[in-house]
Amino acid sequence: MANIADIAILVLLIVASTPHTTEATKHVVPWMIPATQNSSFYSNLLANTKFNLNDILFFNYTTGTHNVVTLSKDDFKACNVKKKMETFDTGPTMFELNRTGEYYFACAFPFHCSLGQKLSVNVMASSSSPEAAPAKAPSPASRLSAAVTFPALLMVIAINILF
Ligand SMILES: *[C@@H]1O[C@H](CO)[C@@H](O)[C@H](O)[C@H]1NC(C)=O
Ligand SMILES: *[C@@H]1O[C@H](CO)[C@@H](O)[C@H](O)[C@H]1NC(C)=O
Ligand SMILES: *[C@@H]1O[C@H](CO)[C@@H](O)[C@H](O)[C@H]1NC(C)=O
Ligand SMILES: [Cu+2]
Repeated sequence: MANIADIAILVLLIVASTPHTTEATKHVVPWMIPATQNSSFYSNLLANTKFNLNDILFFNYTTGTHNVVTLSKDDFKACNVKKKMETFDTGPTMFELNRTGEYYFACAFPFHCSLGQKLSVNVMASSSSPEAAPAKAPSPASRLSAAVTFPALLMVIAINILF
């Protein structure tokens, strides 16, 4: 029968194998006009997604049906797509998030942005360099506590099984 020491080792192994947030993640974004006019469609869709430095945004669309442009915050709010900074016309578009902070994307096809095809993301530094995180981002401590809570829960379950 398993003893406390075995359980403790098991828990340690689980902690050690928990994936680190430093790996780049590819985020697939279905790039389209929301079914109903909805400026918060993409922010809702990605509300629980954490964007880390060097992650990839994969804007999934067919060339000629949409495009991807980057905008300033004000032009994003106003859907002023003519003030675009960069344009990507070939779908799908892979965009590397190679700096921290806010990014503002939209589709520059007529009316698509005002119908809700716009996306902003806030890129946080990965856990290896928390000092580079912008002030608005959730603190590394909150991510750390999530990582610690899970094994602690397992420990409680293991102890409950034993006694
Ligand atoms: C906007 O899109 C989000 C995400 O799909 C959805 O939860 C919300 O109900 C939509 N709002 C409207 C007004 O359609
Ligand atoms: C991109 O969209 C197409 C059409 O909806 C879909 O078949 C394909 O699986 C999507 N690609 C990814 C990587 O999700
Ligand atoms: C990020 O990539 C863009 C375009 O690929 C490039 O212009 C920019 O210099 C890069 N920024 C950093 C911080 O590497
Ligand atoms: Cu579009």
